Amino acid sequence: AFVENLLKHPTFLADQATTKFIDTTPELFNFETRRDRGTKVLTYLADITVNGHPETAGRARPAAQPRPPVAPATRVDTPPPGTRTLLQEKGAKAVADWMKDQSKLLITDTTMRDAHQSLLATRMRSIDMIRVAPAYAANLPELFSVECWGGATFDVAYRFLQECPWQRLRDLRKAMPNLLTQMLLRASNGVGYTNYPDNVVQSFVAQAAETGVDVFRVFDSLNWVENMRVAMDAVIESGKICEGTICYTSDLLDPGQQKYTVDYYVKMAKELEAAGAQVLGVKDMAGVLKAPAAKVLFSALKDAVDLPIHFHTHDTSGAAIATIIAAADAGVDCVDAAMDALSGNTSQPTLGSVVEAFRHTDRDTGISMGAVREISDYWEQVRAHYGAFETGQQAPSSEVYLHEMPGGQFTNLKAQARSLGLEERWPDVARAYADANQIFGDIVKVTPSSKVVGDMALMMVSQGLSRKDVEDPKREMSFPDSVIDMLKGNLGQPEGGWPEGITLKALKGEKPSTERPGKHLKPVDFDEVRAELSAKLDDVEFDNEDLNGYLMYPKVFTDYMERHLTYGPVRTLPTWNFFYGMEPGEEITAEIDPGKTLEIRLIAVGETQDDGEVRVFFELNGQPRTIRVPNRK
Ligand code: BTN
Ligand code: 3PY
Ligand code: ZN
Repeated sequence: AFVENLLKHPTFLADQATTKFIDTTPELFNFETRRDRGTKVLTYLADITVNGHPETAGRARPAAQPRPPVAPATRVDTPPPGTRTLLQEKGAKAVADWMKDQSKLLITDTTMRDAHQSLLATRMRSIDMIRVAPAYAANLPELFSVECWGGATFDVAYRFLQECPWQRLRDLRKAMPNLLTQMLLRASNGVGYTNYPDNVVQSFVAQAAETGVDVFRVFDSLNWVENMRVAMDAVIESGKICEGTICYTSDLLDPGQQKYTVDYYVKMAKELEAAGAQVLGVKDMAGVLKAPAAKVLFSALKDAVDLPIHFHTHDTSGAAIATIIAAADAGVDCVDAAMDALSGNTSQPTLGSVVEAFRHTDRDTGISMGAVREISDYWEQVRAHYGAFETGQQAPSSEVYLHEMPGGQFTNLKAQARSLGLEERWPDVARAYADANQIFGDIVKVTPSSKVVGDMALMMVSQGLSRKDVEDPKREMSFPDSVIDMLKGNLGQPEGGWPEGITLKALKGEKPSTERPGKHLKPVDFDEVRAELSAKLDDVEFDNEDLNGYLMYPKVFTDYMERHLTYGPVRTLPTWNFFYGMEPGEEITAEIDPGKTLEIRLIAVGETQDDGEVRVFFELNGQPRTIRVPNRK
C-alpha cells in the first residue's frame, strides 16, 4: 500500500520525488520508528529548553529576547529585471561585456556570506536570510550580485546549524529570481580544507550551478592558477559566470618587495584570462590593500586584461573605503560591500557609505538609500539574535598590516587561542602568525593556507618557539599535521616553491611533491560512494545534493543526517528559540512546508525524574503533547 500511495502522489508523478519530497510529505512514511515532524521539532525544543544549545553554552546571552525581525515591504509586486535576467537571456559573456560597457560602480552585497562569516563565526541561519530575500529582489534590482553561499557557510550549516546548505541555496535562488547569486569556491579545495579529486570538484560545481549559483568566485589559497583550472573549467562548462580570482597579499609599494609585485599580479591576471575567466576577481581577504597601492594595481590590471574587474576587501583596518574609491577611480567595475548593520571591522566596508560616496559622480551606483536603510535595519534586528557569536572586537585595527590574517580567520584564531589559554597573549599570536608566514617563505594566506599558518603560530606561542628555533635544523620538534601536509605539496605550490630548510626538517627527508595534487588523487567512483552512503544511512533516501555534501564532509554530513532523523526540520524555528529554547507561556510558529504551520506553545517544564528524564509539556496546534528528554546538565 505504501508504494501504491507513493506512486499515486502528485509530486511523485511530477517526477520531483527526492529526499526533499520525503521530508515534505511525512504522511507517506508512517513507520513506527519514524516520528512525525511535529514531534521531532518538539523534541528539539524540549532538549534545548532543558539543556541549552551546545553552541551558545558559556557565551554571552543577549540581555532580553529581541523581537523577531520583520523584513521590509517589497516596493513592487514583481521583481524588476536584474543582472540574472541578463545571464538567462544572453549568457555569461554578455554579463561580462555589460559590466565593462556600463559606467556605474556595481555592487555585490556580501551580508549573507562573508559578513556573518567574518563577524558572527558564520552562524547566520537560513531563515533570517530567506525572509529578507524578496526585499532584495524587489528593492535592490541594481545590485550586481548577492554573495550568499560557499566559503565556510557550507560546512557550518550542516555542522552547527542543523540545516541543509543546498536547501538554503534553493530557497534564496527562488526568492531572488532577478539577481545573480554568488558563491566563494576554494578551487580544488571545494568548500573544504583539502584538495579533492578532480571529479569531486566537477560534480560539486555542476550541482551548485544546478541548484542556484550564478557567479563562482574561484580562488586558490596559494594563487596557483594550475590548481584552479579544474574548478574554472567546470564553471565555464555549466554556463555560469567564472570569476577567476587573484588573492592580494603583502604590499606592492614596498620597495623591498621581491615577490608580490605589480608584475606578479599582472602575470596571474593574464593566466586567469587565458584560462577562461569571464570576470577578474581581486580578493583582498585580509584587507591590506591600501589606497595608493590600489591605484597602481588596478590601473595595471585594466591595461593588462580585457576583463571586468571585481574587487573584494575587508575593513579590518578601517581604511577600506579609501581603497574602494581609489579602485573605482582606476576603473574597477564592481566592488563588494556589506549592509551597514553587518559591515565594518573584519567584515566588508559599509554598503550605504559606498553608495553615498559615489552619489552625483559618474560612477553613481543608482542604488536606493531608502532601500538600503530598511534592509540594514532588518539586519540589525537579526544581528541582535546572534550576540553569542560576536567577537568583541571594538575598533578597527592597523595590526592587520603586521599579521595579514584574513577577516574570516581573525575571529576564529582568537577563539582558538582562547581555548588554548592564550587569550592574554594575542599580540604574541599575531607576531607569531607573521613569523610563521616568513618561515613558509611569505605565502598567500587564505583558507586553507591561512589555517596552516595559524596552526603553526599557535604552536610557536604555546611552546615558546621563535622563528629561529623553528628554522634551526638541529632543534628537534614535531610539526602540526596541517604543516606537514602543506609542505608535502598537498595544497599545491606557492610562488617560488616551499623553502628547502623547513621542508627538509618538517618532512624528515621525505620527498615533497611539486605536481598538482589532483593529478594523483584517485577519481571517486560515484556508484561506490552512493552504496557506501546508503549503507551508513540505512534506508533513508538521499539525492545528488546530499551526495555532494557527503563527498565534501563525510562525517559532518552523516552526523547531520542522523540528527535530522531525530529533530526534523528545525531550520524552520525562529532563531531565538533555535538557540535558547522556549519560556513557559511562549508561543511560536514554524512553517514546515509552504502553508503548513506548526503552532507551538510551551506549557511547562517538569521536574527531573528518578530516571534522569524531564517531561516537557507543549501544545502543538492546540493539542496537548508531552515530550521526555534527558536532563544532561
Ligand atoms: C525524514 O525526515 O524522515 C527523512 C528526510 C531526510 C531529508 C534530507 S535531510 C538532508 C537533505 N536535505 C534536504 O533538504 N532534505 C534531505
Ligand atoms: C573562505 O574561504 O571562506 C574565505 O572567506 C576566504 O577569505
Ligand atoms: Zn572575504
